[in-house]
Amino acid sequence: MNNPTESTTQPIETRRPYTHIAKAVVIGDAAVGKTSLLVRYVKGIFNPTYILTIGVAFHVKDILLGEHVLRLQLWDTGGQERFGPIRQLYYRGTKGVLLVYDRANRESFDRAAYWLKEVQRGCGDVPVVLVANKADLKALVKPKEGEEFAGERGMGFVETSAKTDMNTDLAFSILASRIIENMG
Ligand code: G3D
Ligand code: MG
Repeated sequence: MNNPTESTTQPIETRRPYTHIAKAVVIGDAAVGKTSLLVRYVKGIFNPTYILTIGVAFHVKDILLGEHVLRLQLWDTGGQERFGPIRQLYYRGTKGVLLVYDRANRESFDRAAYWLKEVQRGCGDVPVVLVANKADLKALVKPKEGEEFAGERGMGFVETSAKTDMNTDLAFSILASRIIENMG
């Protein structure tokens, strides 16, 4: 199996052995930018491992958090956002979730509640970070709406643009910190 973390493009400080390992998933409506965010985050090391049977890809990234190194296994849907039963496999063993909507598409925000419910059914009570992507486009969903929705449900919130690379690292770092906190 190809391990992207062995790439020489990895920052030197992450070459330490990992102390924690966790699976995280990226969810949300089709076309909100889930794959784009992941590709930005893993930067030059777009080298996903595909699990063909269930049509997902995952990336591996080591994150330095204080004295911890968290190895995140980040799962991306293979575009099967609409097929419920397959998603239960997708969620199994998940320790954290990025729930993405497109802030230029209100419908994708309206469906965030549905996604959250599904996450809770599939993963239990795990940290979730709400991500308002496409911040380079005009906001049809105001930042305040996303922030309130997240705040009321104990989720983190961040606005990103995978296009301009605004806050993409921040979104994953917030998630990583919450996962570590939760793991104790
Ligand atoms: P998905 O994985 O959630 O289905 P993708 O979404 O990452 O495939 O992105 C869907 C489309 O949105 C792509 O456009 C992609 O380039 C675009 N996109 C993703 N993130 C951003 C962003 O932050 N800003 C803007 N303006 N566009 C974004 P195409 O045209 O390739 O379908
Ligand atoms: Mg995708």
